[in-house]
Amino acid sequence: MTASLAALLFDVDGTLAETEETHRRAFNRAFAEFGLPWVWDPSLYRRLLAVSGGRERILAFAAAHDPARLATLDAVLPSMHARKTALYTAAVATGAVSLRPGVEALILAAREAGLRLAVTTTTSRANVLALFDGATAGRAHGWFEFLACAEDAPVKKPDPQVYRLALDRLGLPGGACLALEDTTNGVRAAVAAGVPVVVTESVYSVGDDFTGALAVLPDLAMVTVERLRALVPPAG
Ligand code: XBP
Repeated sequence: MTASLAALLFDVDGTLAETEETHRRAFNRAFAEFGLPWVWDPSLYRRLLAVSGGRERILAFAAAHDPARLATLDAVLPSMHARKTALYTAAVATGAVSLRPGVEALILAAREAGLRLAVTTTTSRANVLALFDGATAGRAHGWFEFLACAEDAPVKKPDPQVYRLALDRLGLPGGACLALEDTTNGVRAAVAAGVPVVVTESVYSVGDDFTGALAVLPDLAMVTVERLRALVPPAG
């Protein structure tokens, strides 16, 4: 008996598209505009990605590397992160980032097979919508039943909040769903919510600890709905 897979839950950054390099550049431009001497290079950013959520990441960086600024950071953080989001959305809306291999084909096949689709991300809603515009010319706006974003689930991965919210909105048990993720935090969040999870390694997560994932794939190219169904343990 094939598993009763009923829904796919997609992470965004690193899973739908390789967006973190564009996030990194947006963070650095926002820091410069706000007069901060901070520059996150790729190797540092890879370490900082252990913290999900842009605001949380900035605070964690300041606490570790520039604690003297923590006292004044709270006052400027909301506007600085909003500026970072504006810089990021402007970049992806112009098509700077494409969907990863196999993503659109799998989504269309899953819709054709009657699977329900949702987004479960810790990034800001504006970032997801801009990616849909820039990477799919708006086609993606019709793909998902809903988008569960940072505004909906403020406690970030590895906390399972965003996945529990998605299960509530779907009215499905975790075992009827499959999460697509690219990071350790994403795997831990899905597993904690009882959602089986498959990883596609991303530029910033290759080689990380994916304990708990059903499979670790290089990407979704040639990955079929049937292959995903076969990975999900039978219900019950
Ligand atoms: C990735 C994140 C986000 C982005 C930055 O989210 O952790 O914080 O790195 O976006 P996910 P924000 O992998 O769950 O898609 O600055 O909007 O947080």
